[in-house]
Amino acid sequence: MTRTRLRLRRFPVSVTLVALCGLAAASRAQSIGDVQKIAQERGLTTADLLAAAKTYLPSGQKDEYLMFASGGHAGQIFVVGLPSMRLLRSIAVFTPEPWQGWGYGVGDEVIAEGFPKGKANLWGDTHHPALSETNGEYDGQFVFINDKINARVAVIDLRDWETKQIVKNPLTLSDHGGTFVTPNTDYIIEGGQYACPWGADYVPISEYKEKYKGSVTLWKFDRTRGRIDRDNSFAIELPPYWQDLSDAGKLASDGFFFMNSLNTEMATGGIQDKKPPFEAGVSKNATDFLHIIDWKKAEEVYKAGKVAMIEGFPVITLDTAIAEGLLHVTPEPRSPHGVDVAPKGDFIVVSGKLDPHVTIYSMDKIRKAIAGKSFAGSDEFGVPILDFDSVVETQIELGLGPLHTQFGPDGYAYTSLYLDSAVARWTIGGSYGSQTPEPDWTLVHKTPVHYNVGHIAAAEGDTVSPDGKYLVALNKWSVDRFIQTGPLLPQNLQLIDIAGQGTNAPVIYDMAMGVGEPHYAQIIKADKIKAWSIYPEVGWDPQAQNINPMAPKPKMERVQRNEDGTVDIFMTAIRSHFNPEHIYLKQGDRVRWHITNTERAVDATHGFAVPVYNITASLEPGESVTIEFVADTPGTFPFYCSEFCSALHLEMMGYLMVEPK
Ligand code: K7E
Ligand code: CUA
Repeated sequence: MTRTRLRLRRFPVSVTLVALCGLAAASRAQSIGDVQKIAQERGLTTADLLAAAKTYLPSGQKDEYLMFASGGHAGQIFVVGLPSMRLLRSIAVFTPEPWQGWGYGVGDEVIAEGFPKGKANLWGDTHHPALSETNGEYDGQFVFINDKINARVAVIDLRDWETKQIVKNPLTLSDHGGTFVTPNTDYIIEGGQYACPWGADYVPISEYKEKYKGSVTLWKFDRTRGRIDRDNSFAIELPPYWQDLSDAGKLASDGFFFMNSLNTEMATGGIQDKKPPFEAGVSKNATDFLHIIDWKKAEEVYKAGKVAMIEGFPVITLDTAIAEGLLHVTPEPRSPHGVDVAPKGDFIVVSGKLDPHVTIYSMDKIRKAIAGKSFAGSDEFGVPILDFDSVVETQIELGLGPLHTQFGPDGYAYTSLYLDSAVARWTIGGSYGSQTPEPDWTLVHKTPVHYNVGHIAAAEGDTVSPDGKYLVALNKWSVDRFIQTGPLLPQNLQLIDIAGQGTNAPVIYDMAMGVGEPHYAQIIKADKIKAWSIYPEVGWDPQAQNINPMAPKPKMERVQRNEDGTVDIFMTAIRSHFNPEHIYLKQGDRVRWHITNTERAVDATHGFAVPVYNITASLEPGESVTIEFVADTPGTFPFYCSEFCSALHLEMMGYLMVEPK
């Protein structure tokens, strides 16, 4: 009996299993059929399906890499997940941004720190983000970015993804060759661009050669404070060429950095007076100068006090730089753009956009030439010139308009070809030689992109150990790629799968970005970034990255009128109320409005918005902010929470009543 019962019990189980297997098989067959059907209907090829399978992230799954892209004229950083190519976050930097409440009561002082010549500039032209590094590897702690239009550098802390500091370069108004960091982030380097009189003071252009200056600034980074340390930063004067892109040496070239230049002709334009325009004058010579700068030597010179104070900032003058042997140049094909150091630091790749070759310099040869003082003369300022043939390893013809180079883990390098609209894959030689099936220094393949690619960014591509796998082409034109969005077209970023070898490097995703031009980007393994999900403690001040003892606490909410005529408002925010809800002020009151979000739940963000007064803040869980303003306009102002935080979010409001004088 028992046995029979057991068997009987077992029977339905096996029946279920069989049925389940059958169902599974049927649904598998059905789903593949569905895929084929949809592919046919939509005209998708096998390559398309493969691309989709490589990039699609099922709901809830997370990206493997994060790309920190410059936001161009948006003045921000945009963070994109790879391989999904979804825009995950913007980080407000130079430009006020209402969602993050940046520059509307919070962060105003950080933005104002960077105002050029004391003028309120409320945007930036961000070009080159640089992730902080430890031993030449991205460490996921900070990201820095330059502002080309006003020569500023910003520091963003990757624990809370907030801008902590903006420094204005006191010497110049134009930067481009930055930011990039030395392998342990000792310095954040900001190269200049258009030569300027010191401090951008008024000087007629007829005095260009004597009074206009090139420069590079080495901002000392204090990792503990998470800030640039101005008191230990300095600049190096350079000839009034237009210094362009730059890169720091690493491993074999540690201690050096490299900067391109254009306009070594020192052309001054003047089309209105029938003089040759800049575009002609600047590209007259067959070669410009690659600057080779020994920053460790420069640091010693600075520490020895051999500097001039210019605009209140220590500068190693051009004469000192030459005398101390820390500055050399060598010819490079005219009007170059990118200079990129190979992972081992042994080769420096320069792309001249008017030359179809990339030129590869050997660090070993550069060191020998400097040590042996085997110079091919000097430029007209006395900067020693290293003989081109003595320092060049080789040149490879890649195609038209080479701009920027990135590296893989496997002996491949990648160069963007602006005019060809392609990304070239080529093999590095020397110690990388045996890693690829193809011979050293060979063009292997060109992946077409649409169109006019500028920068390219590879996974961990600027480190001593690139990951390969993914490369993003940041294209300048996107004609015919997307639905017409008026005459202003979206930016076009294309993801390329570089995991394969040889000619296998297909485009697998087109990403449209409807905001300012993302010039350059760096891509980091996502798990390297240890971002906070909530602020560590309630009452946290993100600017101090510490608890604010003044932060309002529950049961201590109040409006406090001080003897000096100022008013402090101590307010808490929690689902779904502010406390206090009634605020009475008198016209002319100088107000400090302190608010703490006392939530500990992830994503329980409250907004705080006041009409007329141009105030909006974002209060993440635990965050405390202080907003200062003068209550100069009388009236009744309903303020409210601007994040849909709960079912009673609409009720999360209060009234500010400012009594007229
Ligand atoms: Cu657009 Cu690096 Cu500023 Cu090249 S830059 S493309
Ligand atoms: Cu808090 Cu809506």
